[in-house]
Amino acid sequence: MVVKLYGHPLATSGHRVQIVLEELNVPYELITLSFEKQDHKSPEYLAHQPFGQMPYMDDDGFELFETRAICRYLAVKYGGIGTLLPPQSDVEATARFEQAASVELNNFEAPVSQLAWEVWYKPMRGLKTIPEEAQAYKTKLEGRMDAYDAMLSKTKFLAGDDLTMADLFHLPYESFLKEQGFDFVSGESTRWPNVARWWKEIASRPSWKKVIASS
Ligand SMILES: N[C@@H](CCC(=O)N[C@@H](CS)C(=O)NCC(=O)O)C(=O)O
Repeated sequence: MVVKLYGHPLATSGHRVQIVLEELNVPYELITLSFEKQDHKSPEYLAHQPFGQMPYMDDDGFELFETRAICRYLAVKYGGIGTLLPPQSDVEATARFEQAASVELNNFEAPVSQLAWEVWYKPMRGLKTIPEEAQAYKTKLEGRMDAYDAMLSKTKFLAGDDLTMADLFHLPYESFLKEQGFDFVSGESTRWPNVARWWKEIASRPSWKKVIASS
């Protein structure tokens, strides 16, 4: 049985899992649910994902939600140790990976999703964007990217000189960041040259190109 992902082809969170599935060459099936019909809020869906968020995974009867946890599971199960995750026996590399994973979740995902809520999701739900709020989140994210640039001036990737899944976790927001005018996603940036170099490298992965092409 192939891995089943219950979500939506346009959902940023699902893309995170799809990138890792593609990196690992794991065959999978994306079962498309409807945002419009609120499939993810139905009692049937909530029995699998109690927070009513897409996606969740079913790997031959083993179910899991939270995309970063799913990605870690897939890497451990399907041969990603030493490519997407450092071996656990390498205590320092594992600690650096954990640091990078925390940075992504707390210093990137947090302000980006706040900004996305303000400028993307609020209008979709008939709510009004508050420009001052949007600007405040943008400024917050810019400050976080200054720190990213400092980190990436020292190492090739976030957890050191080897790529890990913590780097790839950023990619789903690429088009949103481009739309919001963050130039590091376009390959060059005067304020964040190291981030731009890093982004260019991770965004050129065939895994990501395949995910974009299928969305
Ligand atoms: N932390 C969760 C976030 C999942 C998430 O927020 N998914 C979005 C789609 S990209 C969703 O289902 N939003 C609908 C909602 O929260 O009601 C994960 O990584 O799995």
